[in-house]
Amino acid sequence: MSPPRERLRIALQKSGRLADASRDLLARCGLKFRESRDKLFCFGESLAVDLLLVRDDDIPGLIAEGVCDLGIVGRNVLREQAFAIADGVDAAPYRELRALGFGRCRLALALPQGQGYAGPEGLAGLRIATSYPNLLADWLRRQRVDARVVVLSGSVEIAPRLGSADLICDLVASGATLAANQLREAAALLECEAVLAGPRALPADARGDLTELLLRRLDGVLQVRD
Ligand code: PRT
Ligand code: ZN
Repeated sequence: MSPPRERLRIALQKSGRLADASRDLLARCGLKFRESRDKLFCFGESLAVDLLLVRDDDIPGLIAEGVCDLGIVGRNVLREQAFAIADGVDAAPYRELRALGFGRCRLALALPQGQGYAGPEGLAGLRIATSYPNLLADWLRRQRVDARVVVLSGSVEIAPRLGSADLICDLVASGATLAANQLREAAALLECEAVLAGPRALPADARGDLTELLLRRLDGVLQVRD
């Protein structure tokens, strides 16, 4: 565990799909930071709230370890890592505090165009390529289907053409990537968006108070947006 801190620390994606919207959301909550977007650490000027700018994959672990108090990350990453850090979503040391309404996509099964989908039962014995092995395995378990999970860190959509998998389980937003790879969506496993993640119980100190203040402001901002 890291040493006690007075100031609240929030982990954000440094660059990528969620980076700008995450910074903009905090700005709308009245948070101002001294350092620029290319720094790892940004000092908060309006409140005792600082930022750590990192790879999105590091955010769940930083919260779990107590290095950061809060983080903005895709639900897909938060839940996938809950299986690596703990025994799944319900056992994770963190939880989703708010859904933020940007970075929307879904984790979906897709198969080559022209192939039929006969429901989860039809997946038995097939190889499914994914970067989300824990979420896929969990879904397969709940469907009581025995399929093979092929783990790929990227370019999952080319696996069926390469012959390394029969179908894929990947994030889909517009569907353009699937179409470009002659794949079609068969089933959605998880609806995803950026979420504010934080501890299961707020600390009973200044950081807990700051979190409550931030949540109140966030609720105001999110309400206006709805
Ligand atoms: O560098 P770092 O590790 O921080 O970033 P990253 O490259 O791992 O993540 P990034 O920035 O690509 O995505 C961050 C988060 O944005 C994801 O974890 C999701 O929660 C969310 N998000 C929203 C998406 C998409 N939409 C999305 N379309 N993440 C990825 N995609 C990819 C998808 O994997 C597929 O390759 O886009 C393609 C599909 O898009 P469509 O529009 O063609 O369907
Ligand atoms: Zn990443």
